[in-house]
Amino acid sequence: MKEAEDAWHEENNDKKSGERSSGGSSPRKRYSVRKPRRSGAGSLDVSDAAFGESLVGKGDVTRKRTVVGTYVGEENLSGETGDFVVLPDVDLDVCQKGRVLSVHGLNCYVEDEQGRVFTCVTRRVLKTLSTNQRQVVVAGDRVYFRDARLPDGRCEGIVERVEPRYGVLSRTSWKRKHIVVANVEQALIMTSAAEPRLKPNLIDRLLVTCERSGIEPVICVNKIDLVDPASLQPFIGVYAKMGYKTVLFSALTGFNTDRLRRLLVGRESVVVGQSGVGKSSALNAIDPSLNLRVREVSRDNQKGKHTTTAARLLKLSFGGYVVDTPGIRQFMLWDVEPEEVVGYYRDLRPYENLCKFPDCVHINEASCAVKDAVADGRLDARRYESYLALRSGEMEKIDKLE
Ligand SMILES: Nc1nc2c(ncn2[C@@H]2O[C@H](COP(=O)(O)OP(=O)(O)OP(=O)(O)O)[C@@H](O)[C@H]2O)c(=O)[nH]1
Ligand SMILES: [Mg+2]
Ligand SMILES: [Zn+2]
Repeated sequence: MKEAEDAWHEENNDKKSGERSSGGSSPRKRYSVRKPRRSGAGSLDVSDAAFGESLVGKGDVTRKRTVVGTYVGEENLSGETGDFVVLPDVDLDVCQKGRVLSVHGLNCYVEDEQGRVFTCVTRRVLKTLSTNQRQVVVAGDRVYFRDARLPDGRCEGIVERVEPRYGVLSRTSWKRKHIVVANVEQALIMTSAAEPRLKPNLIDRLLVTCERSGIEPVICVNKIDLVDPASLQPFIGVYAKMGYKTVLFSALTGFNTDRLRRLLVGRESVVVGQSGVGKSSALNAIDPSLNLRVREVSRDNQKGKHTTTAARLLKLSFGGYVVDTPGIRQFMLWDVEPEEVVGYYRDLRPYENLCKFPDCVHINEASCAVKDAVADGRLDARRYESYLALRSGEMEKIDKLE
């Protein structure tokens, strides 16, 4: 226990370790996987105790675990509050790298570097170390896991450590953070031209989230076989003018699916959007070997049937990964303060500093450069309205607007 406490101390304060000082001054860069400390010559014990965890005090308030591991700081690589502050050391003799494909209750599927898929549980202490205890592992996570294969050959394992996340797509669900996916560089924000009808405000909220988390968004409009493509040009032009990539396509006819494919090659992407817009259909059209389940949209209310039920990381046959996700019913932003919203609206942002009052929120103020730009058509009025709705934090109202 003494050794464990010392180790905890070292990770927080001590800079004398060569390994840590070579990691640079930023706490974020300090994490590393080290070969285990062998205490004595005996065989390695991979139980929690061997990792130096101990309980100090009793009860929820005073309980404090000390862990031999690496302190990674409060922020993750995206600059938001991290999900793990301490990464436990793992024993490389018994652990290997893996990628979480999907999570189902307490189990998750983890793919190893040879492409074998293991059904895993997570090591108990990870829950203690996680700030998001509902989601200790999420689709897309890079992990170290211990192979605990059964005598009958079934691939089972235990996740021992979750690597710091970047490119995290999160939303608010029941007032808490819900991570849709981790470690993606690109998000295909998928909508449909009709059935269900286009929801611009949902696109705007997803764009804010992408801007917030450093994920490159691509605005994709599916089912253009159902409308005259020219009718979508003004709408899509607003986004293209801001510098966003946009794709109008049809999974049904195959129109422009080659363009989508090119965007996905060799990259790590996620597809998000409402149920029924054709996320899974689009992926099937791009890579038929995926063979994902799709279902028709309800004739009564034009809504999808939530066919995809869990986020799933899929390996593309032409290189790269993509995460198919369940349809979003309501997308509420996570960790975005009202005053930050304008900074994530690429089109509004340039005007912000030109307003007369430095604390202008661009609603009722006089000499507001944002409002002037809307009035003379330099800014799109609908985008401004969606900003106002997000700024006021009235998410439910937005849904009615759509
Ligand atoms: N007309 C037309 N229908 C399409 C197109 N793409 C998909 N669909 C249909 O839209 C319906 C919903 O497709 P899915 O791929 O299941 O939609 P999803 O977005 O994955 O839905 P969830 O998994 O519920 O989130 C299916 O009946 C598809 O055949 C398209 O380009 N044109
Ligand atoms: Mg689907
Ligand atoms: Zn203003």
